[in-house]
Amino acid sequence: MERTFVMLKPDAVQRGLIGEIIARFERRGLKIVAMKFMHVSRSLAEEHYAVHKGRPFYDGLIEYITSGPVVAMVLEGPNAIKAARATMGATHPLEAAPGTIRADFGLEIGRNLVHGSDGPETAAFEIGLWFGDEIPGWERDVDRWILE
Ligand code: DAT
Ligand code: MG
Repeated sequence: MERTFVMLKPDAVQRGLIGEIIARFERRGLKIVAMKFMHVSRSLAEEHYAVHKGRPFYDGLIEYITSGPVVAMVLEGPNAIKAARATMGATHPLEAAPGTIRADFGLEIGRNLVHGSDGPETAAFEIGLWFGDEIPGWERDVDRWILE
């Protein structure tokens, strides 16, 4: 079982798409093990996007992610990292496959609605950064109909 960090960015919240987006992860079978609605401080944004520091889009990215509240969550499931990113679609909404969140709701790379960890190390780092390391699991009764 794997865990991944997912964030609904300020545009998703402002546009009233929280329920619509969470529903897509939920109905796919990914299990929510942590979730919070929150304001992102500049320091948290800078830690989260530290790998992008120095890139031309970095300042705009920090402005965007701190511009309004977000919904942060941890999702669990087999290959959760890959499953969540596939549900989100490619980074640029124009390159995202139809049916993905970014393709269905987005047009520009700087307003692409969602974040998802891109690998196991990133997921561990981001989960720790946003939620700490003590997230309990829970038994979901329907799991035997989602997981073989
Ligand atoms: P992803 O969010 O798909 O993991 P990433 O980690 O490469 O993509 O970049 C993080 C965010 O930064 C991305 O969601 C949008 C923004 N971004 C990335 N590349 C960009 C670019 N070339 N121009 C503008 N914004 C960009
Ligand atoms: Mg990334």
